[in-house]
Amino acid sequence: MALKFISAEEAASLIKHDDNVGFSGFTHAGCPKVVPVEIAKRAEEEHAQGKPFKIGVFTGASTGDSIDGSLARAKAIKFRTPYQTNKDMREALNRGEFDFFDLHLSQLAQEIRYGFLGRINVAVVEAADVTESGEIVPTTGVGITPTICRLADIVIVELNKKVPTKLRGMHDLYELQDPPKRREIPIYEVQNRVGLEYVKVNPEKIFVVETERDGEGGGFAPLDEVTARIGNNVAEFFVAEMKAGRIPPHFLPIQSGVGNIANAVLGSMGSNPDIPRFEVYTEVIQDAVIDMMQKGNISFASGCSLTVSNEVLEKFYSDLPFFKNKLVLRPSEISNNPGLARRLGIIALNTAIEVDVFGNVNSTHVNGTKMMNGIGGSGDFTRNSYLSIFLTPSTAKNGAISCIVPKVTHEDHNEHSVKIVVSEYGVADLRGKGPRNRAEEIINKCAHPDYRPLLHEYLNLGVKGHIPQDLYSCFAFHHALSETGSMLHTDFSKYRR
Ligand code: 0RQ
Repeated sequence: MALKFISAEEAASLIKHDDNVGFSGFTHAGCPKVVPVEIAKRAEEEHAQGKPFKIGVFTGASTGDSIDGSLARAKAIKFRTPYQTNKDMREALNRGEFDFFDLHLSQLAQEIRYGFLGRINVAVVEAADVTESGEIVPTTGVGITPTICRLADIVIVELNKKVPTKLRGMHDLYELQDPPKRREIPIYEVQNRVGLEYVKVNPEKIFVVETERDGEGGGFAPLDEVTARIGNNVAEFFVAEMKAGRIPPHFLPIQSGVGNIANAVLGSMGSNPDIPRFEVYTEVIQDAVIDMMQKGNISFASGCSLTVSNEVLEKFYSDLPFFKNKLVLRPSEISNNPGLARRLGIIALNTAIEVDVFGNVNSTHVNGTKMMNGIGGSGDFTRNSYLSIFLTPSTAKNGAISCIVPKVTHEDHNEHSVKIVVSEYGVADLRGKGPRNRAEEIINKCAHPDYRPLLHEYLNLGVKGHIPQDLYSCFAFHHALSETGSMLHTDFSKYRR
């Protein structure tokens, strides 16, 4: 049947107040860019007439400003899941304007299928191609696209003419069966393919909006000294692990989180001659990966999105035949699958907001209250990896905050899952160590020297038991920060009883 072409405004009018809307993509990559802005306009118009208009927003991960920024500014959100990085969205959710459900990214598609989160009424997906038989080829990010397209009553396809149709073949789209019918995922090596190159839906429910939009990806900050030192520490640690026989000579697949630190770590691995060519099995493929594939440092990359700057995206598009058999984009329930992380022996590299001396990690909430981004995929990989590594600068805000604290104010990854912590000062190896030894290791290897005496003082307050946690003063660092502006003014004597 012939496809139905409509305008973005008409597409937005298909969405009703209180609908749950699923959007394609993962990070800014692969997200629709025109229809969500029209939905935001529509919300503003309805609000101006005194009518309610709010929707549930379901995505693969964070999005570009067109989704999270526009909808948050228009106060068009009733519910948001599973992850965000947008300033306006973050402020709105921290004001409590809507419910934000922070979830391991691998779990969202199945929680939608299980019916835990209500029905998905409409899917809005960006595509490189769509056919009259209902084949939809995603663009540079997948996320929960197969699930929302199958379950939604209406699928609005943003056909982005800026994206080459030759992207077809880059994806491996596979949806899991639900229990009790779930079988193993037949991926035994990073490059294995198990699904289709497209998502197939009933063409009768497709509406197409033609667009021509650039990506919404920014660049990376220039490498600063702290970030470079963290990168070098990780690379040297890997070389030592290989020499000790704990990482095999052919290496193991790497997962690396988002942001400058993750990008810098990959760069350091690429420039270290003792690290062999390796593979990437991750969620977010960043600039450094593309660069390292072209240089031959990375042999294959499997991810959920190509989260690269526009400059690197152009480079990628112009060299598509080179990447075609070296890169695959998968849905988040496969890219972040806990079973696959275990099977493939993934080395997980993620960044922390704060780490406590016993090895617990806060990735999400500043001071235990303000949401930063969300747990993202860090939990999917950390708990299930061959080796889980957390990266953090020793301090934040010009030294006023120690990122190593007596107790984390919110716990995303606990002492049982966190194996290695790396700061610009060194590498703390927590494997096989009890709480006191872990604390000594983290303080001596990772904490900023200015904070080491205070952290030792905490450890030596005389608390008896397996974990010397002092329940009266464990947040003394955070109290000092809020009372004086710096954790350096911590005074444990105030808590003595
Ligand atoms: O503040 O933005 O005002 O400068 O937090 O910190 O050091 O720039 O690091 O951008 O990599 O983010 C954990 C948030 C780190 C991120 C987190 C302040 C600091 C700065 C950002 P400014 P940095 P990053 C894959 C895996 C969870 C999800 C995840 C994240 C800002 O990595 O969201 O891992 N992780 N996903 O100054 C107060 C502290 C602080 C602090 C840093 N202790 N207290 N502020 N900051 N430490 C991706 C996906 O899942 C899609």
